[in-house]
Amino acid sequence: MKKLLSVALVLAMLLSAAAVLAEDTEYVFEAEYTELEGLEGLGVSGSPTGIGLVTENAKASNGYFVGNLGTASPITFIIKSDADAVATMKMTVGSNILGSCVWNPTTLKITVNGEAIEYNEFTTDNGDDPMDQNNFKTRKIGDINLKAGENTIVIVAGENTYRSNLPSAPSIDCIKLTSAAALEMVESEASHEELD
Ligand SMILES: [Ca+2]
Repeated sequence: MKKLLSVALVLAMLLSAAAVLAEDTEYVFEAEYTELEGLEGLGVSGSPTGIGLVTENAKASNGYFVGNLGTASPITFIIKSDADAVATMKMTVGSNILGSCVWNPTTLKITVNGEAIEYNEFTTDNGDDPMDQNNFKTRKIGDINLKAGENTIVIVAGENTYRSNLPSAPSIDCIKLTSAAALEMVESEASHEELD
């Protein structure tokens, strides 16, 4: 009996050590550091392009977000993973002053390594603060599969008529990936040069 107990104790210690090793880390990847060159946005007046899609905002993570997005301005995160792994994806988004909008796999497409993912519908709205009409909120998208090496996550306007009858997207501040794998984003040097 005593032997059995000590075996159980050793097993329990091994299991807790494994749990510590597998502890997940939350990584924050900024939309303003994705490659923006060549992207064409959708503004109220005129169409911002490239780094012009970035706006400063004190409430945004890292002080910036990308907005005025349309179908010609997909935001592409390139994420390196050290292993095949599952990551829980969240996304911090603002209203882009589009009013109340519903986002789902039809109105806002998210692809991981080329495959469209399903996620629970969420909404954005301008909020009550006249000084902060982006009203950033973090929304849970769900679990995604990453492979060892480079992964591509693309967020792009889907089928909607939210900006003067044209398809638009929410403002994107950052994505948050929680995983047991070690993750790193391949960031745009051009964005760093403009913003840092
Ligand atoms: Ca940001």
